[in-house]
Amino acid sequence: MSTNFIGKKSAAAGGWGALKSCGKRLMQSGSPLAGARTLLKANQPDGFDCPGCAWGDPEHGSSFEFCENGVKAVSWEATEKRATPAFFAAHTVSELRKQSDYELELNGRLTHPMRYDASSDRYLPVSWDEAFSEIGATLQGLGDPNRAEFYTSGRASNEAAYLYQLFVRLYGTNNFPDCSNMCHEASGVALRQAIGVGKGTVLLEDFEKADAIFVLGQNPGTNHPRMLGDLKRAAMRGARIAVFNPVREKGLERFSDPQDKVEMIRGGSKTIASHYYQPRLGGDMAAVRGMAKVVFAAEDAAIAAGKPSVLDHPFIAEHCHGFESYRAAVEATAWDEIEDQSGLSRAQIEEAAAIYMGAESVICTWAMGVTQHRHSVATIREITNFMLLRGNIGRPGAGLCPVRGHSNVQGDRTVGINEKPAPAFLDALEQEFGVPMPRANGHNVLAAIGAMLDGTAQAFIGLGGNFARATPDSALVEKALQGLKLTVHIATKPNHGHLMPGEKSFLLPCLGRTEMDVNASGASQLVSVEDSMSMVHGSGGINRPASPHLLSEVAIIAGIAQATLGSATVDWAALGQSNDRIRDLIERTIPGFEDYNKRLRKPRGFHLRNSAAHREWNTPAAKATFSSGPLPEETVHQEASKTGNRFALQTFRSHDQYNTTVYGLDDRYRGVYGERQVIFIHPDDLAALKAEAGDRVDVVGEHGDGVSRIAKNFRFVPYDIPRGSIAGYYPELNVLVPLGSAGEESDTPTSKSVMVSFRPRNVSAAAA
Ligand SMILES: Nc1nc2c(c(=O)[nH]1)N[C@H]1C(S)=C(S)[C@@H](COP(=O)(O)OP(=O)(O)OC[C@H]3O[C@@H](n4cnc5c(=O)[nH]c(N)nc54)[C@H](O)[C@@H]3O)O[C@H]1N2
Ligand SMILES: Nc1nc2c(c(=O)[nH]1)N[C@H]1C(S)=C(S)[C@@H](COP(=O)(O)OP(=O)(O)OC[C@H]3O[C@@H](n4cnc5c(=O)[nH]c(N)nc54)[C@H](O)[C@@H]3O)O[C@H]1N2
Ligand SMILES: [Mo]
Repeated sequence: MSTNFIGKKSAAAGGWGALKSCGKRLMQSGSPLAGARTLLKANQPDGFDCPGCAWGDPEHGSSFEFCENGVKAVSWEATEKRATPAFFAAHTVSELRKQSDYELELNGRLTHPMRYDASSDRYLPVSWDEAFSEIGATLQGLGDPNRAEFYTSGRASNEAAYLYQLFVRLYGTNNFPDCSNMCHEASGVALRQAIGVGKGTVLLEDFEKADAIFVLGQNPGTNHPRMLGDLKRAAMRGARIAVFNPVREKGLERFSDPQDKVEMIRGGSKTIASHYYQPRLGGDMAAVRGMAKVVFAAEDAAIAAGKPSVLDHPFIAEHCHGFESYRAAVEATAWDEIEDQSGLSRAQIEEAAAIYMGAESVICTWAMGVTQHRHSVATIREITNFMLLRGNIGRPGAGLCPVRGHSNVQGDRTVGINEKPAPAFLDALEQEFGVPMPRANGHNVLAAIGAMLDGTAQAFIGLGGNFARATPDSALVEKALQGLKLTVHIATKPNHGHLMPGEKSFLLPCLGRTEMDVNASGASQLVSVEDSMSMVHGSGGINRPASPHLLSEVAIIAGIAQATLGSATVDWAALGQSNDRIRDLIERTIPGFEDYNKRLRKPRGFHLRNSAAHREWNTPAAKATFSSGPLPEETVHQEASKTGNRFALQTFRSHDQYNTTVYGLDDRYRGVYGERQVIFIHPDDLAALKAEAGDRVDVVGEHGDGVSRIAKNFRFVPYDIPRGSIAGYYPELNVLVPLGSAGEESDTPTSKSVMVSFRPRNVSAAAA
């Protein structure tokens, strides 16, 4: 079998490889100088917020924070290519559907509002007014507002998201399926239960003070490259960095910092992880419980020897609830169960626990490797339990840090994108606008898909994102979209979701984050966003808009709202022209935004107060609350190990993509080139399958619900990954993620543990 797609892995993350890749991106964007100028304004006080990720920005924003994947995100938007009406005239929608995700977005920025014409199977230009009035009339004609689904992707600004939720609630529903339902939902749910606020408790400055940092289920080298700089500085001052990840990820091993001139010239790099543990998929709860077991044993030994306590008893007594039953639960969990589920040995877990106990202040960060399992909420509760034991919440250098994905996914929630809104927020909206708000909970992503499949939902509006490809059982979702009366996509570039038109379908092109937003009277508009550390700051684009026909997201939402609801309650036209006025409304209806318009214009913006960081606990017990549930009875990994040819599959990101946006076909850090249909697998598993590197297989879903799910024509890459745990790329593998498998209490698709088997492809099938 040919293995020419498998090549050398980068020696370290970052470094010249990253700089080279940036140069290439800038050349491809068509205007390298403009591109470079644009980049100098990313994450700067007077520039725009990088649309790449939600990692925080440094205190002193004067030096440019270099980030390879930030460059890709920015130049992706700043491309010179255009998907114009002529482009859509030249291709039917059925033809475009044959393009890959990668090819589709290469067609460039959308330039005109377009309407689907079924008779020619093409998108044709339409005026903004006509689009708005047809959308408004269709929404009005649905009879029941709960028949419409209003999706948000986490790039929407606070202003766009607030206006959107206001429109949708005045229309009459809380149907807000949101990308965060597929992302950090479990973090929000678990942290609200445990510490009374669904957000992280640390600031960027805490990374300068932590003695140990635990990084679980996260690949920052690719997905949060600026975080590597903070981890490197921590490592250099001697902080221990313990990584839990089944896959050995380059960025967590070695990092060559592009900001460090000496390092770049000498070709040096720094070690990031001092300790690297490779649990099995879904094994983190067991690993953390194992560490807690070690901590309790050490506490007993310390007491017996008359030594100082290992636990922070004063903190537990004053601030915590449920400690004794947690201790009992930990003691009731047997080591063999912990070792089997985590895939780590007791000795490894003891070593990791020693790092925890040896550190005065500990930060724990996590992302999708923790949140996209069935027992994610329980796992994050367990992480919190573990941190509470030594009072590692609410003091400098310590705390919980769920690292968010989309650049404003956290802000969107703060300003009201929530299918289960808090009553206090609805009360505030009622008081401000003098009309009743819908009180019943609405649909999240899975409920919205369910409603589309059973025919209850008849309209879909997407504020950004790629609903059809980001969701589980993506083939089913594509069909469901095509059965609707109305589909509307507010977007910057064409993607697969746009090619699943309902009876009426509109593509509405909007300004991107990097572009100047000037309103009808010539005033330029700022938006604002919130990062993973709850810092809210302004963002103003500097590039010329990709087309004179683009509108801001805010103006588009205002146009749809005006056409649907008229202006009796809200002056949509005025709000659509002034983000300051939207911010005044946010200030009046959401706590924490006092003096919003002023504070947002300060260099680093302002911090939204986090109660738990001040050791105020908004939980039912008014204390930080331990949970004491058992470990999951069986993880997908454990179940798979009982049968031959069964594996637990995780779907993750390559170094060359942004979610469903594929920038390129290489994954340099993992040594894969020109190919995305790959499966990373342990060499012994390959041998047991009597297969070799490069062999082609079909991957078959084994969820056991009678639905046939097949991802065809994937190739094996032998990799340093535990036996029985395999990995491949999202979104190509989303056809295998079952709609029926969701996180307990989070309802998040279980994209990091999918039961699969392999079916060999014979030569003729491979050619097909
Ligand atoms: N360049 C770039 N940046 C991005 C994105 C992008 O696609 N491209 N996406 C953005 C978004 S929306 C998000 S949510 C974040 C995503 O950021 P990440 O969470 O880093 O994204 P994934 O690629 O899904 O990586 C998951 C990591 O968890 C590991 N993992 C998987 N299962 C387990 C497990 O059971 N236990 C443990 N301990 N580890 C596990 C995987 O091996 C992998 O290293 O990044 C954001 N930033
Ligand atoms: N199997 C599997 N599935 C997953 C995941 C996984 O790890 N595995 N991860 C999940 C996660 S964490 C997330 S967050 C979701 C992501 O789901 P989404 O947020 O829905 O998907 P994206 O790929 O980020 O959306 C890309 C599209 O957004 C549009 N866009 C880009 N910039 C802008 C803008 O400024 N404005 C507007 N209006 N549109 C814009 C472009 O048209 C682009 O095609 O996917 C989830 N799905
Ligand atoms: Mo995400």
